Amino acid sequence: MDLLQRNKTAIGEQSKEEQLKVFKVSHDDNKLTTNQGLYVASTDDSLKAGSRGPTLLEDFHFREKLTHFDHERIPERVVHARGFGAHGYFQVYESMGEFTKAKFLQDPSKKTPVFVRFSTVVGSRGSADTVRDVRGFATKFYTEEGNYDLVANNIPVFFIQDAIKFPDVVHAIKPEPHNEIPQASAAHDTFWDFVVSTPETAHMIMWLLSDRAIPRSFRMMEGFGVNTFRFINNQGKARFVKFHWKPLLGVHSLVWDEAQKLAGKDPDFHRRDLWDAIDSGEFPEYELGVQLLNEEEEFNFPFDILDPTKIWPEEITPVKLIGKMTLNRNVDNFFAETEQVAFHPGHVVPGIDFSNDPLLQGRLFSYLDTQLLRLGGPNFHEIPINHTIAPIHNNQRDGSHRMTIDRGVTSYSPNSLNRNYPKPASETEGGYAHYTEKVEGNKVRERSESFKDNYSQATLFWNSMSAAEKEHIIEAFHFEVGSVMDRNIKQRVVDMFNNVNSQLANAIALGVGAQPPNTPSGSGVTASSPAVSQENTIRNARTRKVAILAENGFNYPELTQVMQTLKANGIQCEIISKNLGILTSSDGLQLEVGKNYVTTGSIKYDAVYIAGGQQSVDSLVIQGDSLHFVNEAFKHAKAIGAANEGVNLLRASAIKEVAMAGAATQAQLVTELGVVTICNAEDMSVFSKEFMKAISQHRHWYRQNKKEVVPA
Ligand code: HDE
Repeated sequence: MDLLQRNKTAIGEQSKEEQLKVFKVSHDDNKLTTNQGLYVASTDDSLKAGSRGPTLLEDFHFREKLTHFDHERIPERVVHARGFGAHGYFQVYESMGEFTKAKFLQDPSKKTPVFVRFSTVVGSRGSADTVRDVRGFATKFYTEEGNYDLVANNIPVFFIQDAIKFPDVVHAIKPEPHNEIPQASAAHDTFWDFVVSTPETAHMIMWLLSDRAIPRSFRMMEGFGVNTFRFINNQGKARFVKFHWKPLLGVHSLVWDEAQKLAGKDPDFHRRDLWDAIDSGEFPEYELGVQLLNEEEEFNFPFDILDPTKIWPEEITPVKLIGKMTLNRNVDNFFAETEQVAFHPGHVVPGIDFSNDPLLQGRLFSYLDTQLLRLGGPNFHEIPINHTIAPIHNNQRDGSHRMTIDRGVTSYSPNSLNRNYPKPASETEGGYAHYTEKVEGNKVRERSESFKDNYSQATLFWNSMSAAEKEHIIEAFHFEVGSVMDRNIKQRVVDMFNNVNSQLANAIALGVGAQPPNTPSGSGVTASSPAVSQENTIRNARTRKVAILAENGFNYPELTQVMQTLKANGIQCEIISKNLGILTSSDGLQLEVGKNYVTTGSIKYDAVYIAGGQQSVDSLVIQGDSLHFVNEAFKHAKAIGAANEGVNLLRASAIKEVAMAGAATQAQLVTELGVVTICNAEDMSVFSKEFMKAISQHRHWYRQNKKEVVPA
């Protein structure tokens, strides 16, 4: 048989797997086996010479079990180690053919499967979810043309402009090398030393110290591609593009005190939230948005559109919403899917191309390189979560963990023995052709002059913040820079941020024990960008979590009516009481307690409702835990509702002033600073409606000046 004939036969032949299927293997799937398929008789005792004697080397089952266990871990990601993933699908609203030929952006009736992994950047795999950090938001689109990865963050800019500085910024922000402290935190000397020595970080630092870095939920975060990419249409016309994800639930955050407490009480807060939402059918949704610029507009801006430390303000370059992603399926196995998924900004499809953004250019090297180590070799694309739905035909062969059984003798190109199979595809056949861009210049290690404005957009961001957001940023500086030991670095932070805004610099100085700046400075920018403030986001009570405080003797009709209305509106309710078990109402009816004060805390809820019922509230007012619950929720600016006798708990708490505002008037319904009270009420519909309005606000920041009276 000649070689060509052998190839053909091999391809046409039945594969080994197919052949195996025809053997009828009698096998009981419930039985424990070794990795060779052998039934195991016992897995609780190793094979020994005598029941008190030494273990024998002959025990192949013991050795296989332990060896596999010893090798269960793979290297964690050098950044973004802690993550959580989910499956879903994406659908474009209308054909984007005018802008890009990417097939998954053409047909609104088509659903493209996706896998998303959310992450923190700095902490190790076992660190807490709610730390102050950037969140990764990486999406793999399994398109018919191959995988497309949109590897995004929840902050639209980056610390540095050139990828060559990535190891420096990561080394600076990771725990310090001598003692590996602190975990998952930027609040230490090496990071701030890097910041004050690298002024291009200024804009990103403003975002990192804002509420964006402590999101309420992965479901309530924006995503940003950060780098500038290109869309290419069928006519070969290119446009610059920046990608955005906009969550339909709006962009919401925790408060810092809450984030810190959650890190102890529920370090899995964000992953649990995502898992529970998907599990209960409340599928998170995000709209995909694009900012588009014609090639001719490249130099129309006061900043360089290739500079990843700059946003394209949405008020100037609007975000066009082009489709929606729905996450509707949790993973079956965390390791196989979330841990082994491998993203790469270089996974693109025809119609999506790169720009010369120097951060992006460097990223295009790093992601493939890192997977080779992390996933143990060049065949990680064969792991099911990474496998494209488009078939793979190429001449790459062998290597560790190869799954494919390649057939035939040709694994080179060109070849005549197999008629040059597999052949390159022309552009018209869907072959990826890089955008033809004219590039000329000297070979230099230099930064473009157009990248050198470090402060204007940091000021723009500061100008865009609401009063509460500004206060949070100052508090964040106080914590972060207050944790720095080196006095010189603290002073340099004040001096650096004096270039952003001198009021900010003065406020930082006051809190960290540094000198206020000598001369007020600022970048001179007076403009703002309302789109970057969370104050202007969507407000929606759906999927929020309400804690209902009650004890024996609660008012059953009142509590159940409120609970039913909240639930009917997609709000989750949990009854909290001193003890777990069953509560009996004043009229003898029963309800099950969800959590007690030991197993939960106000930090795990978006709002609190104190149900009426004399006996129940009489117990609540003498419990430190319930008083603390209410005080803390008030301090964290959450909606609070109290009905009938329930108002007495507020009267006994640190916010009695607010409670009295309602009670004094004896009015049916009073809302004061996001605290909704009602007295002498049987029908709870007006209360429920008003309470839901308060919940949808997410936080009631204007009570800030009152929070000082709350000891929680
Ligand atoms: Fe990454 N980044 N990055 N990054 N990145 C990684 O790849 C890197 C950057 C982002 O859930 C690593 O597989 C360089 C910007 C996400 O698996 C690594 C630079 C943005 C994830 C890497 C950047 C990101 C990563 C580590 C240039 C927002 C997690 C593990 C300075 C657009 C993906 C891995 C997941 C992960 C390199 C900057 C997003 C080492 C060199 C900007 C969401 O390859």
